[in-house]
Amino acid sequence: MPLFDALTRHLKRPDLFSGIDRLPSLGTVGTAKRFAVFNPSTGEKLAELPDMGVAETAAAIDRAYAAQETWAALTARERSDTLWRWHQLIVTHTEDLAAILTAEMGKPLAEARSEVSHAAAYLQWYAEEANRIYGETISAPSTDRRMMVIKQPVGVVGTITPWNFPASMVARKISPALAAGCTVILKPAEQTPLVAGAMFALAEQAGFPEGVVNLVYASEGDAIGRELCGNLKVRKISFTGSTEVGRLLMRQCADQVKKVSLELGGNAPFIVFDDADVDAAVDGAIQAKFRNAGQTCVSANRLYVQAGVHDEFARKFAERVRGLTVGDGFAPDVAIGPLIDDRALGKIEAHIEDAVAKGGAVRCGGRRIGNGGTFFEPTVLTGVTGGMRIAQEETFGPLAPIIRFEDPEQVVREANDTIYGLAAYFYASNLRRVWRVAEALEYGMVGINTGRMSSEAAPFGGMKQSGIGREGSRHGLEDYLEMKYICMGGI
Ligand code: TXE
Repeated sequence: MPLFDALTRHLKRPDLFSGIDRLPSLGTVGTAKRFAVFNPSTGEKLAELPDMGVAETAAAIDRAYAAQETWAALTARERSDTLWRWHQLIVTHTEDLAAILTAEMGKPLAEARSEVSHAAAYLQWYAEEANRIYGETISAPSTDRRMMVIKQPVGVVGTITPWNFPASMVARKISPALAAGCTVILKPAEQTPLVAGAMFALAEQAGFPEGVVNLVYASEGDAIGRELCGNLKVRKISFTGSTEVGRLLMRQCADQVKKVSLELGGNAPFIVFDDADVDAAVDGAIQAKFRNAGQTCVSANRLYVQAGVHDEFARKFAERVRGLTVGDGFAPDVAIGPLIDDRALGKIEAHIEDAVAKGGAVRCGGRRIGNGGTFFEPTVLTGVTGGMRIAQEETFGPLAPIIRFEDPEQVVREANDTIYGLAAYFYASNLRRVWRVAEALEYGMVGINTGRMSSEAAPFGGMKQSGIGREGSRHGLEDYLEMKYICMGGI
């Protein structure tokens, strides 16, 4: 039994998940080493899992490689039906999956439920999209030839996911890959492997043929990443996580010119122009900044507010932030859970210290909450300027810096002045401005008068150093398909 009481007491069906340390999709585990998973709210040990290594990863790759041809040879409808069954099992067991997620990651239970639904939505979307893989015919420049393009699966895909959305990231990567006819190996983040294991337990029930989905638990990513990138049988790597690790994986894939999809860090601007509806902007900023305790790659990292509405916005926003309840994700009415670990707390403190030393003011929050977990007060800083660390780096926590601006053209230049290009938000009502600013922002995703835009139906991904490729929508499927041009002569 790898699950401890600290976890099982939250589950309706612990029996369904108690075997996640010996799932068929793990293969033969050759190591006796185990690693523990903890609840960041309480520090309690939730589970112990096998700490797998290079040998198990290579074996998982072999299984995926052996299954590839058979999986690709099924009809699109058969692949779609299996994804659909997995989707339904996830929907049925949403409560347990959400509880596992809250226990290992800390986010409030309501957010965890919504994440599991979001994960299920990807499975639904790609179960449907599996049936809509189209090629094309081309008018040939000579009458004796016929020309066409067909789409085929890329092959075996290695996926590595982070801890901040441990359920939806798994679905977002694996479901398009499976729909395209690829087989997969997943290495979930070491902090949050349990919900991935639980989802794989349900995938096995859904009836994926042996070797189609493979799981590697590990207490660190380095060795597993090297094997996935260095093994010729793996044709593509899909990674979500830090820009630093993304760069490393891309270098490791370079020798084999292996395909990569990368979803990396962000430094999202959130701009409130004078012509905005200030109350709506406050709502949007609360969502875009504090969801998941600010630990999202699309989190509003820099709040630019135009002089005419600055004071009103700062006052109303700080008031709302003061009202956000921090605590254990299982407690009712909690809006902000713990941060993932002590390192994350240290980064926020360093950003605040740097900003205050350079003239910034703490409007509310600013301190750790000392009740044992890794909790931090939701914080608002004003008087922030471009030279501060917080304006340049992704904070990944519940810290909202407000930067006052006068010139609406200059603010777009400042918003673009970063190595990142994932998400941007702005609030305005003048139609001309709305179009101009949306077009000028160098970001893969732009939210206008909304603080939330992620959807399985839309392409999620970034420009510049925020990544390569898109997830979600029909574009997310294309990333797992090869394009083959076929020309027939002598007709
Ligand atoms: O990420 P890592 P961390 C950003 C965010 C955060 C920072 C650090 O700013 O504060 O990154 O977070 C695996 N080869 N984001 O340290 O290390 C690791 O095991 C192969 C943004 O948690 O990138 C885990 O599965 N794999 C982000 C995954 O990479 C390696 C989400 C992510 O871990 C590896 C998370 C290696 N050498 C953090 N080293 C987003 N885009 O939302 C680690 N891993």
